[in-house]
Amino acid sequence: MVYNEVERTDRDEMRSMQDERLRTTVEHAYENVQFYRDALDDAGVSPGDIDGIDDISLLPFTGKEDFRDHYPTGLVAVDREDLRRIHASSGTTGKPKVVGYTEGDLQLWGEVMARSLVTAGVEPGHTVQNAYGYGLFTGGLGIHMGCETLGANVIPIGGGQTGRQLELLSDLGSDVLTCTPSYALYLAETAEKEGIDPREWNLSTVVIGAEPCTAPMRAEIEEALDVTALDIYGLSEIVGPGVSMECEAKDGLHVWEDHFYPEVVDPETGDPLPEGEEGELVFTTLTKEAVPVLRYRTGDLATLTREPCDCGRTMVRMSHVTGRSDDLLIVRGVNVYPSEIESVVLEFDEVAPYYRIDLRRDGQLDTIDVTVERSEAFDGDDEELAARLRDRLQTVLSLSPDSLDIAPPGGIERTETGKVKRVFDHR
Ligand code: DLL
Repeated sequence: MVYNEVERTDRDEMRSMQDERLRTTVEHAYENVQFYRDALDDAGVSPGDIDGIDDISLLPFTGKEDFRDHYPTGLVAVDREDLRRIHASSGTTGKPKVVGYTEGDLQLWGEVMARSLVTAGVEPGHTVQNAYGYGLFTGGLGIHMGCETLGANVIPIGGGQTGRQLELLSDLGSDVLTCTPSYALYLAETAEKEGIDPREWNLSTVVIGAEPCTAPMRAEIEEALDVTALDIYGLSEIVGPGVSMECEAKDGLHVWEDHFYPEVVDPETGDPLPEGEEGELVFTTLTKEAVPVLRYRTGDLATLTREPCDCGRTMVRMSHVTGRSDDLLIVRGVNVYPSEIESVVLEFDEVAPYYRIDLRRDGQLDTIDVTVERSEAFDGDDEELAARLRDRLQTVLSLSPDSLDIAPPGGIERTETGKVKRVFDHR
């Protein structure tokens, strides 16, 4: 079953739809966003040069630094009164990437999310327990809108509250659970500890996403919860969850390419790579109004294929994300750039500009420990300082480190060149 027949569109037809939508998007971005006007002018490209997808590589890339440099709303292409929603995700320097949506954008998001849910086997009338975080993060509200668009019954519990999650899974007979893979495993582990048997639940499917999931990890989720686990991908800059979704064939994620055009490029040179080769995913929005995005470099590594899929959908498939081309860390589903932690450290005169991040896996959950170094001049109370740093990190990262230690001056090891290795990923 598909939600929308467009998912099975003939490839030539899809291409002409994309050609036309790309032309409109480039014009819209050029006319209404100073950043794009300057970028195209600098590249010597005018909207009239873009006939269709064949010309897409003439367009300059957009990077996460462009969201940062135009914080908060410099990339918005519509009047403020036409915005209906703002979301935000972690940026690289403590300033989040802010994205806006018009009414049309919200409808489009609801539609691609409804498609994604149907692709996962969700039907109208199913009960979906949504354990993605609500708020500025796009996960909670994105999935929520998809359920409403589809006509599913959504339980908006959001992230955390593990005891309550287990209770509702049992008492409300949820058919589907939506959450990060690490949280799915944590729920399974907690259920086991409490002597609860997931086989007694009604749950058949978990829609996992927002962070990478290895094949063994997926197998463990499926075994422990007695479910099918399918991968959903997305990012705030493009729309949120629902850019692509894995189908029951479990052979890649269908990209909703009538709205988001994908490319894979060499992460070093930016040159487009042939189909099947792994590189950095780049997306161009084809219908977004509030924040049209041209050739956004996601930093996510994957491959693309247009080979037919057993499910009958013709839309291009991406592989699971295999890694990152930059230093983004995803901790319990929250995006963290080391540079964000650095920006907080630099705000405090009481600490030296050195820090260390240790990532571990405790059972199924990621932990993050931050160590900073007291400055020579500081003779105040370490505990009080640690509390203030923790507070500030919580504000900037939307995540509180599991521990925050203050090392004595010189206490963080330097290498001979004076450089500090900052991130120790023990996972
Ligand atoms: O994580 C949107 C989302 C919410 C997707 C819920 C799926 C489910 P951001 O916070 O902007 O948006 O983070 C986007 O998260 O560039 C990837 O690095 C990573 N990511 C998202 N989905 C997956 C996935 C949401 N299925 C960033 N596999 C992206 C691997 C993922 N990484």
